[in-house]
Amino acid sequence: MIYQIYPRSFDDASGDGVGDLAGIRRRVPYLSWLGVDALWLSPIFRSPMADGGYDVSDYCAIDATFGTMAEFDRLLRDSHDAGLRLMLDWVPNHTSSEHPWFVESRSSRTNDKRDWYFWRDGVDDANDGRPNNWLAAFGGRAWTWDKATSQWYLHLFLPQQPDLNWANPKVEAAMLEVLQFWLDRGVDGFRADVIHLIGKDPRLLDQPAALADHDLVGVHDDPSTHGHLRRIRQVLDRYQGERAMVGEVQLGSPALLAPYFGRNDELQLVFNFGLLRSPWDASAWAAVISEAEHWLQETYQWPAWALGNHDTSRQRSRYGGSEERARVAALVLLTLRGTPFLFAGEELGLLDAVVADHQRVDPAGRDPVRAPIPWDDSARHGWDGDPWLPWPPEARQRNVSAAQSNATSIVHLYRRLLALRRASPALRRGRCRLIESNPAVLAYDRVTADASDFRRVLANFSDDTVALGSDNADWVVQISTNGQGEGDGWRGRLLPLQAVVLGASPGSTGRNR
Ligand code: TEU
Repeated sequence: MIYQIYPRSFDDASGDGVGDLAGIRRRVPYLSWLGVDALWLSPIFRSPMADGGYDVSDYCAIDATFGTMAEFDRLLRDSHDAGLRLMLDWVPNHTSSEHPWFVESRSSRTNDKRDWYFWRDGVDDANDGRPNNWLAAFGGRAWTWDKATSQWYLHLFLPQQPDLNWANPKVEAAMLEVLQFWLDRGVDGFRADVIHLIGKDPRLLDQPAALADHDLVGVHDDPSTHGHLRRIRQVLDRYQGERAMVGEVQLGSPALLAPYFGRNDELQLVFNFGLLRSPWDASAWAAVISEAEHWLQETYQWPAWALGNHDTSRQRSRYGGSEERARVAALVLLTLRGTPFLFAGEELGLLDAVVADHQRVDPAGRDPVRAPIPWDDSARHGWDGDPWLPWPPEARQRNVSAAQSNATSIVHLYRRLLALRRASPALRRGRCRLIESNPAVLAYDRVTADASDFRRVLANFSDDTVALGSDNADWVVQISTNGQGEGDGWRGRLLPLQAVVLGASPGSTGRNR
């Protein structure tokens, strides 16, 4: 399981109210207690923070808000000592407008780095004079006029995030050097931000009329990206140990995601956000899982599941505030075939924070999910300064220390699921077979290739008790989201919003598989 930390929101050890690397480092013991395998840190590089660090002005420096390079090295060492891998968030599609590359690029039409970004003349009639009809992801058009040199520059996100021109080999070389810089320091890999956007057809053609009111993030899929991905993979493969990249490819359907694995020579992992976007409905979840399995098994690839991240409402908030539903989701996430990603704080069942207008920081309204993590019930909840965003609701009761000391809390459910997953070859790497049971129940088996280990997962998405029958008296309830029936034989009945992992009882034979 890969645990995503949004560093500004995790823990503040410097007292300035913004989370930092020292704050993360002092929580490594908690992360090993929980049982995570790797950490992914949202960007920690030097940044003017127009987009919370996804606007990088120096890829090889730590932003002073987060600490120093020496502090980073200490965090890396402590994580490795605790058996945790560390992944950084590489932002290849765009830099900050304050990056020296862009400062040079905009300085004159003849500057060496002019072609490192997309500069174009306007087109008179259409699009209010802009080069094409593209929209930016956070509102407005994707082009900003630069007075000094009288041309437009392209940005698929904020105007402070100009897009890099990867068709220029010098850009690719410079960005590959960034990877090498961090790999040489010992990081285990990267999450790659909107990596499907990096290849662009230099004609920058208009979006067709049917898509003209959508930004490009969900639809852009240029074939030239794959050449870049293969060269990125070659860099990773040159290093010892397993160095991996998980790509954020925002193309809804698994059919469109599958090519991003290449022939096992592009990305090792590609996020699947299908479940994150699904309504609370067992059949909808089953459809997403079955479609993902179909496309990935064709290419022998491995799924990467996320139910939340720093861009989306918290799970419990999306599920109508219900902790029971959040528990069912946890059990499913941690028993699916593939690598699960968990956004920090989901293991506490946190809700989105209420952020008043005057407290807003993010231009895209994503502050509520980025509220600080409460570590204990003291006034500052374990932070050394007063945090930059308000606390999530119920922080007095719902914080790490309270959750750890209550064996029935959701954090213990996550911890036990992670322990079971680690102990079970079927859950770790077995096949996933969906089972037809009841429309309200998501059901699947996980089985190793030699059938020596198998588990059954049953998740009741409804508010009613569901009778499933027990096709096999040998099943034992290993984990139940509400604790009920654990250790007992399976009696064929799920309570409302109850999910269970079943295993074989010791010594049983002749199972009905
Ligand atoms: O996000 C890509 C993206 O477009 C969406 O997830 C977007 O944040 C959401 O639709 C807005 O509501 C990635 C990062 O995860 C995000 O934090 C960055 O802001 C964005 O890229 C630009 O780097």
